[in-house]
Formats: sequence, structure tokens, C-alpha cells
Amino acid sequence: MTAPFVFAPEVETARRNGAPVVALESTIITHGMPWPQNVEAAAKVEQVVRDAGAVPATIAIMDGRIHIGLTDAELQALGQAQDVMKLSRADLAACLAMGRTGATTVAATMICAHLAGIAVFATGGIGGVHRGAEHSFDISADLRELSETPVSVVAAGAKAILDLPKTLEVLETLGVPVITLGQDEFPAFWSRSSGLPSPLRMNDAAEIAAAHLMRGRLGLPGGQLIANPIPAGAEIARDVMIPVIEQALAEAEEQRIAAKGVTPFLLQRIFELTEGRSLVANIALVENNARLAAQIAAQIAVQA
Ligand code: PSU
Repeated sequence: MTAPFVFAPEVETARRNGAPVVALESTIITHGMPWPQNVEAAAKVEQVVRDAGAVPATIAIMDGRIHIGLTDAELQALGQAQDVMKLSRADLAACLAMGRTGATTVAATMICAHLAGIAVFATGGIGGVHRGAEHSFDISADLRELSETPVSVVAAGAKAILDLPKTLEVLETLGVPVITLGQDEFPAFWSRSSGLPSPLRMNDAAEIAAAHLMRGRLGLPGGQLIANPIPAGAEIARDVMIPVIEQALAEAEEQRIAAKGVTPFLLQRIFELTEGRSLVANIALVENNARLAAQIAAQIAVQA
């Protein structure tokens, strides 16, 4: 018996024709943004992918089945659903076996995308090494997934709530290429600048696609992290974000928020502390990532 997949009609057609497909995740919808902006943003991001010449496939687990592409009604339902599991590699199969509904994080989306034959995936920011990880051991499973599953993930860096130097160190240890588009500095999600050099730099989608295909030819496992800086007009400067992030982190510690709750708590507090600006920036960077991912997927289809 194979995995329980449900393909949306436009994704099914694209697969049959070998057209480029871009995977999109669903944790950003259920745990990353408030309703109704989450559903509006998800629909807009799908349209950005279409306008850039690829087919979007938002991935989520609904009633024990892996949906590759959601209908409008499914997206609306997911965006308002309560008790949605936040799924990573550890709990994906359990959620399916229990017939439940779950949103896929970067790690789980990579697994599902790869099983469905999709090579490129766009999100906002990957999970990484949390600050204080030397005590909490809180390191996102997204990092190990990047070292195992051959999907190129386009993100605006790792979320700046994390310990970015340690996140880059772990990615290097795991053998994950970190490629920043068009600048020498690794971006910091809401800001273009992190103060950290990017391990690699490329200047267009064709180079990134060539590197993706070359890893396959070399038989190297794992994917690539493509860091796409937020557009200049949408960024919140690093010196504005630093105190906001520090306040949100201090509150999370005070309230003893742990494990899977940390990232959603911090994103919500930062939304409140920036009076909604962080969400506007988050939506802009995801759209920007969706556009680049579509270009990379199209290049992979041409070069393969
Ligand atoms: N990008 C966003 N918002 C999000 C996420 C990504 O703009 O909420 C989600 C992704 O699903 C990612 C998860 O895998 O945050 C990381 O969660 P954690 O730190 O608990 O591993």
C-alpha cells in the first residue's frame, strides 16, 4: 500500500505534463499567522507562483490524508480549524494513522513534497537553533531534514528569533548548502541584514537550479537552503527588530513557553509589539520567496 495522497486537480495536471510545481507549507497558515490574513496570504502566495509560471501545491494533512494542493474550501477550513497538529518528521505518520488533521512544518513539507516528486518549496523562514539551545536542546527538525531530503527550500533566511550563528554552524556540520541570492550577507527574515556572511552566494535561479541538479548527480542526500532577502521596501531594519525580539524572548521565558509552542508564541508577540508590521513584512517575504521558487522550479525543468 502506498502513502494516502490526494492531489489537487491543477497539481495532477502539472505532474502529468512535467510542468514546474512549487510546494508550499501549511504551518505558516495554522501556527504562523492569524486568521483571516493567513488564508488571504496563502491564496495570494499561490497566485504569485502561478503568475511566475509554476503550479502551487500547498501541502497539509486533512483527515488522515496527504493533500498536495488545497482547494479554496480546504484552505478556508484549514485556516480556521482548531486543534490542528503541528507536524514534523516525528509525528507525520502518526497523524496519518490516527486520521487527524495536521499542518506541515518545513521538515514535514519537504518529506511530502519529495514523495510527490516536487523539488522546490517556498516558505517564510526555516526553523533552526533556538537561543539558549545549550540548555534547552531546542533545535528544529527542519535542519536535519535539509540534510536528508533532496528539496531546495526558499526562505528569507532562518527566523531572526533564533540563534542565527549557531543555526549556520549546524547547517554546515550537516552538509547543507546555504545559498543567499544576490548579496554576501545571510538575511535575517524581517531584515535584509544579519551581520553574518552567507556561506555561498548565487545571483540567479539558473545557478541555483544547476546546483540542485548537480547534488543529485553526485548522489549527495539532502537539499539546499536558498536564502532570499526580503525586498528592501518591505523590510524592518535590524536595529528596530532586535529589541522587539528580545522582549518577546524574555516573555516566552517568563511564561515558560517550550517546545512546539515557542515559535508561534514569539511570532504572535512580535506581531503585537510591531503593531502588525511584522505580519506585513512576513507576507511580503513569503511572496518574494514564492516567485524565486517558481523560477528555480522552471529552471530545473529546463536543465534536467
Ligand atoms: N515561516 C514563517 N512562519 C512560520 C514558519 C515558517 O514565515 O510559522 C513555520 C515553519 O513551518 C517552520 C516552523 O518549519 O515555523 C518552525 O517551527 P519550530 O521552530 O518549532 O521548529
